[in-house]
Amino acid sequence: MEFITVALAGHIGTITFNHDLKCNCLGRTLINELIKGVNELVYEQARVIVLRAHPGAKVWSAGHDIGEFPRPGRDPLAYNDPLEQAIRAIQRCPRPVIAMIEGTVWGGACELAFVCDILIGTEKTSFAITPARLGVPYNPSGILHVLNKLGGALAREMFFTAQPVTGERAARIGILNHLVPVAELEDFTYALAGQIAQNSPLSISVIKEQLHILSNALPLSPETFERIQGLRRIVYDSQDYLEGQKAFLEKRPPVFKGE
Ligand code: YXS
Repeated sequence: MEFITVALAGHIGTITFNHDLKCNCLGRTLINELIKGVNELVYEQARVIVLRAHPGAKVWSAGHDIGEFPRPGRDPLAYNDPLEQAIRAIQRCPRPVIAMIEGTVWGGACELAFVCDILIGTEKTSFAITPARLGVPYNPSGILHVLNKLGGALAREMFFTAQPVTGERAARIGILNHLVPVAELEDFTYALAGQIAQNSPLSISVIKEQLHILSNALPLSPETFERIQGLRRIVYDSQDYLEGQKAFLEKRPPVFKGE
């Protein structure tokens, strides 16, 4: 595989992002390989999967590949977008996925980390939810994932400011399960993975699926869903949406006009 590596030691699988040149951004190729790697590890009887970047990575993942946004007028985060497929693959994986996070996490990569079952970080970890910086409306399932993880107050702050939350604060408010020194991150993560691997994989898979079903059991009427989709279309049909991507690719601050 080109943009990830997959390894299995005993019953502990590891998937490592391997696209440092592009800050491990979540493009179609990387995501297809990620999903394939998860399926392979489950087939090979992994009982827990660690999702990580290379040791010393400055960026764990820079989120959706901005260069792969669909053409204007199309939903940037539609159901079958690769990022959405990756998020569902992690949620539906019958094995616990531990996000071992050294480095910064951006945009949709925050959601990908948030749907992992356990998050372990260091003082070099941070999370920045950035759709508002790019003129992107985000999407209902993603906002629900963020709400479930952060609660309303912090979700609003992170979506509206697009500013990073440090690892220390992330641990204090419950985004991270554990904050450990960089030098201890690997040992700590794999010791916790070992504790999981000793338990019943059948019991864990059924408990994980119940947690997933119940955390998404938020009834939405068709009319409510259609209203949300209409609101999102206003944004991704806007000039601001085009300006967000253009500014990033031209490496300059965006100039949003609210239209
Ligand atoms: O110029 P080259 O070819 O070397 O490539 C540069 C960047 O363009 C590239 N890169 C990305 N390419 C596509 N999509 C990305 N998300 C992305 N991020 C980075 O990687 C090469 C090195 O980046 P550079 O020079 O900026 O490195 P840096 O160390 O100065 O800064 C690292 C970051 C991550 C702080 C910076 O690259 C950055 O701010 N990246 C964008 C982070 C972000 O806003 N991600 C959200 C993507 S959109 C998304 O996830 C959702 C759809 S939403 O918007 O709704 O949240």
